Amino acid sequence: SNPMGLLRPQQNAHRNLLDISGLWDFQMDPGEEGEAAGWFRALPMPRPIVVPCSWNDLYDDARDYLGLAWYLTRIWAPAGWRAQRVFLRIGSANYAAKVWVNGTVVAEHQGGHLPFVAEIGPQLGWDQPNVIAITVENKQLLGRVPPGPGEGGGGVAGVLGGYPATTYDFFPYAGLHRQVVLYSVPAEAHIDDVTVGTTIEGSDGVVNVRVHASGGYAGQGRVRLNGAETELSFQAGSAEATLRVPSARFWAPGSPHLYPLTVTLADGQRSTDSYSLEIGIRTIAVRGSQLLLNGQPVKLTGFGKHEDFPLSGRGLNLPMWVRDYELLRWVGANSYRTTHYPYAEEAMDLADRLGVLVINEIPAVGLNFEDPPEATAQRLAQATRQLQELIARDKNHPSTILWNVANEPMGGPLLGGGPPVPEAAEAGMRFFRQIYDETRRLDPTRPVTMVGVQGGPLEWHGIFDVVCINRYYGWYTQAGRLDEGAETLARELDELNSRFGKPIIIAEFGTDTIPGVHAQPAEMWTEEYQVEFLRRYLDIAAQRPFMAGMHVWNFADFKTGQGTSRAAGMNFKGAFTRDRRPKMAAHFLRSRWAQL
Ligand code: BDP
Repeated sequence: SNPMGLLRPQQNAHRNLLDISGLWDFQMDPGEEGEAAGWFRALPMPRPIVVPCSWNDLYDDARDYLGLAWYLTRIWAPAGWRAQRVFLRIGSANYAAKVWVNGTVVAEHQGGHLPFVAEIGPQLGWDQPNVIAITVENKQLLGRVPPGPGEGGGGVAGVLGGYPATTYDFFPYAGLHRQVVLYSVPAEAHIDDVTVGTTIEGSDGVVNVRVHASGGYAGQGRVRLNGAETELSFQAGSAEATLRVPSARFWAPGSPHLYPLTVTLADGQRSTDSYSLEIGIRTIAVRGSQLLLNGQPVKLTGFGKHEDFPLSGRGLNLPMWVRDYELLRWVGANSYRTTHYPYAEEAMDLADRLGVLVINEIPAVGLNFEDPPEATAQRLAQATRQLQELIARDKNHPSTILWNVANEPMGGPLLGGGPPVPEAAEAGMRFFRQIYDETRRLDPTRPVTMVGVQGGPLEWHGIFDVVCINRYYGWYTQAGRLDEGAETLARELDELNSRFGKPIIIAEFGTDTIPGVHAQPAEMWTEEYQVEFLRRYLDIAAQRPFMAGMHVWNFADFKTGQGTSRAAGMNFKGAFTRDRRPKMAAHFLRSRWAQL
């Protein structure tokens, strides 16, 4: 079952959906006086804001503001929904949110990038406009995920001297980043979760469908898939069926076939609720050092990305997404990783439809196991919730092939500036064993990984199914010495292979590159250097059958905090510029990938 009610809302004959995004009222509340003053009824000095959007690029005084801010709108509940149960769903509030409907608190939620839901029928008025107010703040606190730098800085922020201070290398955009919607479901039992699992038997696809319905539903239902139909008998809200698709078209990049699946609750001839989704029939598995898609070895080509664009910030930007998929196709990438947080649900739909493989990551970036144990305990609880929410949200996407539970957790000095600290390495082992087990419990069908930092404790990789590493030999170390960096990389890959015998993915490698800056011979920050760096890494991987993927850092340049190592507040490691123009590196990658 899906206790968080995260089944994506949809409009059909039994359900309703109303997007209430758009222009809302906005007011920053640095003194946190609004709640006592009743701002949830009306804001005293509102300015217009866009939902979804980050607030940071819209107002000068909001650029670096991460404190409490209010969003408010007034809406009419559609009259035709009166007999149904009504919910409010917030797609992403970055980071902590509190929600009022007509003056009553209906929800609180911690953590950006993932949806949350509140039932609001009891608070709604049907003969008057309803006031929806949401506070959001993005304070960088020690116990959060991602963690803040805490007292005296630390983490990446300390190294980069960044402002605003963060433990991670991207701008801490804040606000309501995805749509806010109202939806309704039948007042009698409704479908509140569907879990689809697929296997392959010969040329047939075998589709297992588990359905959960509210209120301990004990009636009948059916599943329709590809013209075939099967009965469902519910007991205590649960029912399960297995369907066979003879001579199925399996989902894969290059042939991302989707089958429509509909679940219906039915009381005799009368259907009382239904829910539809598009499913892909495919398997994903690890065998030795190979990643197998539909039983065939697959090698990932692609990038780490960001949800990042001027003005919209981290807010949902559908033109950006459609363009990015077009550029992924053009460059010959078959995959990407959702660095460093879950991406929009529309992005996952597009990956299904266009046949792009996704390493799907919770927002656990910047974990440092030298931090106090209380902070680690809080982060474990929060990361576990984020995993539960992410898997509930994305479990039915064929494009998601691997869950990633952390990016570059630290257990000592960065980049091999010294050996890992034993106590920190052990604290990390305990943390990741629990997280790994929880992930497998929630979804036994997908392999799980953790992305390790250069110089980090290697034993952590032993817990996971796939070894993912970020490496910058020839950039952060061996600066300007590409051949030396390449030698170190080759040696380390061979060591990792003999130690673990698992698939290895270089989940990040890249160099900052100012577009239009050139040098012969290649020099750091130039387009030539980026190409020569990528060429060496790709060649080394091509010679090693145990390499399962290469993800360049980054798809596009992106905004960071301000600091001495981030010119103009940007990370320039993109193969494309922030406005999606190709650098030399993009053409080079295309020459290597597009004909594969
Ligand atoms: C890694 C991080 C990534 C950074 C990148 C870099 O995983 O978020 O942006 O390196 O330094 O440390 O460019």
